[in-house]
Amino acid sequence: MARSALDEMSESGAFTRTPSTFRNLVSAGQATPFPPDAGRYHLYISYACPWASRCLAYLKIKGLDRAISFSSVKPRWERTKETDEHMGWVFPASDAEVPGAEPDYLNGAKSIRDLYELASTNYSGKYTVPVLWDKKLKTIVNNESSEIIRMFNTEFNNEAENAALDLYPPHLQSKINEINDWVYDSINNGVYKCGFAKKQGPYDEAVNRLYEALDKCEEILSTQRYICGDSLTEADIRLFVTLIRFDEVYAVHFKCNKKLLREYKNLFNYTKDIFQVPGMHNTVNLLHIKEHYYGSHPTINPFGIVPAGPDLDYSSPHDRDRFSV
Ligand SMILES: N[C@@H](CCC(=O)N[C@@H](CS)C(=O)NCC(=O)O)C(=O)O
Repeated sequence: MARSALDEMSESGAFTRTPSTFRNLVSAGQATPFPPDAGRYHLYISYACPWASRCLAYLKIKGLDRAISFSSVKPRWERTKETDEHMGWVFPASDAEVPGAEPDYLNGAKSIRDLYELASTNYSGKYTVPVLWDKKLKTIVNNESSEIIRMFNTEFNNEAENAALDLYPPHLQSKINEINDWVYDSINNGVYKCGFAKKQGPYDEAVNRLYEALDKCEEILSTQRYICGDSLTEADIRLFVTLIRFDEVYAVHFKCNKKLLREYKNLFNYTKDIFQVPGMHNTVNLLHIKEHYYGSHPTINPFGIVPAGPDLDYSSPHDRDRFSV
């Protein structure tokens, strides 16, 4: 049966995410079916999705627009086939239907599910974004954002306008890995564990861990500009995609309301700082973000009403320059 994240709300009441399936790597170094040829790959995203947005963030800040094309699906999940009930990501019929979303001009697919079915005849997982698509072999290279961002960081540097930017430099890798581990578990995935919990116990555990981790970030960011020190790294991009959705969505929809992002002085200013990194603001579409979450999870928000606020301005001045040398 076709599945979505809503089927991962298990009987124990805890949300358990299943791993991604397509794990091939584009590689500049070795003989591989997937060399980093300019124009060969397409990144399918939803602007709503934090995992897809971190890939788009890399595409933009590394300056990969000429090398890798991208497009976004519509924000609200819809029926992906007439023959069953599965709800998921679909493409609009025209450019005008939803600003920011476009039809699938590459493959003529109606849904992300269609792409998975083009790539594999026996796929049984979820039809998730991001999808890194190979136009030449007409298949999915990789659907795991943590791997796609590493490829974008290093493998397309011949084409990148900002090739010198290394968001995973060797001297910071163990620090980045260490931060990623707890940020993923408690914050990135933690908000989902709060929102998709079906019992009080798993929610209480997730929400407590989430706020312990946010408090820890707040503390770290009181003495340094970025989460790993004085330079922007992968760990910042990974943290940012959750923070930018926090007050607009997670605080309400996922019941993460012990404290708002804007009540954390350092975290809020830090979120604005990352938003203002050249290229980043193009990766944030709050209309898609709100429309998706509030409109696609009927078990949490049965009528799909999208709340009005809070409409924060992330382009307003921040205080993070105080750490600059
Ligand atoms: N491990 C994946 C997770 C991607 C993911 O969960 N994407 C969600 C959107 S935020 C999705 O497409 N869900 C579709 C579904 O649950 O059916 C990654 O990081 O790339």
